Amino acid sequence: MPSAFARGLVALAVALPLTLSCVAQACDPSTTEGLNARAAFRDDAFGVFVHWGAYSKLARGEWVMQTEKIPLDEYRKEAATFNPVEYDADAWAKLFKEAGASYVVITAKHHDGFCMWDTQQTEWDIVDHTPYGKDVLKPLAEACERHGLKLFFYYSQLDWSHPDYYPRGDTGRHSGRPESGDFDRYVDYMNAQLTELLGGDYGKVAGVWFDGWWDQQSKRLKGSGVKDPYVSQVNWRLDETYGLIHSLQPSALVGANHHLAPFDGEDFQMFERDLPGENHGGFSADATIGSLPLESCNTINGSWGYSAGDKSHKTVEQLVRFLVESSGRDANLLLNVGPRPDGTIDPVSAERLRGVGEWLAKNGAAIYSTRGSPVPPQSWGVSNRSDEWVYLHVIDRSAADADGWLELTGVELPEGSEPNETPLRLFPPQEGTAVPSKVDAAGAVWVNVADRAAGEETIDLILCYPIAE
Ligand code: H79
Repeated sequence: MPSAFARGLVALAVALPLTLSCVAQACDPSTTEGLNARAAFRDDAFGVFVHWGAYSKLARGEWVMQTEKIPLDEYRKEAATFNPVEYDADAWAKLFKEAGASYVVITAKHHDGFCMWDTQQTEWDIVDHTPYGKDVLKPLAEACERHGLKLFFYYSQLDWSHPDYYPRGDTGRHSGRPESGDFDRYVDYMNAQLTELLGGDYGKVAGVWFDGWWDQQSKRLKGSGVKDPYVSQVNWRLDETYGLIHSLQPSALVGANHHLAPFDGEDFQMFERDLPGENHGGFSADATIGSLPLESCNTINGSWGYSAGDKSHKTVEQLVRFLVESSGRDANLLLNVGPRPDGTIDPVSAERLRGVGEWLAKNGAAIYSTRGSPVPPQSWGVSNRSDEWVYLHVIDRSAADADGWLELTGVELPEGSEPNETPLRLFPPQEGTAVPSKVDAAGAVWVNVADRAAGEETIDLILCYPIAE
């Protein structure tokens, strides 16, 4: 006789196609506030992701407990030396604002289960377990409020330290916990913590960024025989958790990094280290794109949590292009920084953030508040649109011919575009400069990029044309 839960799973599997088509048709029971928040989230376009926790002290990334098989008692000793005395939330918020960010997502709890606020549900937190002894989320919430940034909390559903996170999933098997636990009680614990985070102490919270559902995904578990990526071996009671968040703060957005099509009750869909529709990172094989707002997240170097040896910082050019590529797929970019254990942000990452901000300060009108364009991504670049303009972001000019003519495949100019009198213009507008363009007899649109290899235009040559009435 299968357990009630196993039967529930079968029912879930049968009901799933229905649920998904429901999501696709946007029959979401969200409130007006929720729907407005989703639209505002699309407008926000760019956020800064902060991975910061006890692991920062070990300085080898946020997965260090798992990758080095560190038992929990040993890890706890290391965590007890985490003392970020230089932490200055206002300086962070200023920097993120200078980066051009509209919002911030910070790890309230990562996979190690360590909490960055004085949670009443455990002593495994920065206030009770470290000499620092202070909540770091509250000052950040206040600084974000002062600087006009929205604040999301990242919350790991996966937990390598909680005794009730049982059955074990794909990871967290080396921590030395007893082989027992009550998963339902663990879900109660999560809900109690989310109630603390959204209950008012931190003011208006923009949303919750979940991660770790995949740890219990049956298809990842050895010997399960399950192939359906939507099946989980545990009952996460997501309806309850998502409902709780929306009831505490109707405008708080819920997103979950499960790498699948959005589940019921979610408000946005994220893609890890990948642009929507691509799978270079290896996480997105099953990531069917739904109809919700999209967000791509990526790192400045190769790590999320602080990793002292990781010097592989991307250039400002590369980061701006990733932002543009995201926008051209109708997605926000959430760009990560991993602050150091003393609470400061390393100067190289800070310089990269400021560099992106400088670019956005000049070109942001072609990024913020834009939406997907009728022109899909092309080999020369991507397109997005505002209410009035279609923007063409020409970021790869290598296909231009010897005279500098580049065909803008996929672009159809409004009828009546005479050769050399096309509506294409440079963005931002520049006095006295024009970009030669033409529409050939076959209707193909060409732009001459021979003289466009300087400054900002090297990163992204932006052209635009008005949207036909
Ligand atoms: O929070 C960040 C990651 O910790 C989390 N999601 C983002 C947003 C994440 N969960 N899983 N993964 C990332 C993929 C795991 C990759 C791994 Fe590895 C490969 C874990 C262990 C080997 C490379 C080395 C990444 C961590 C250590």
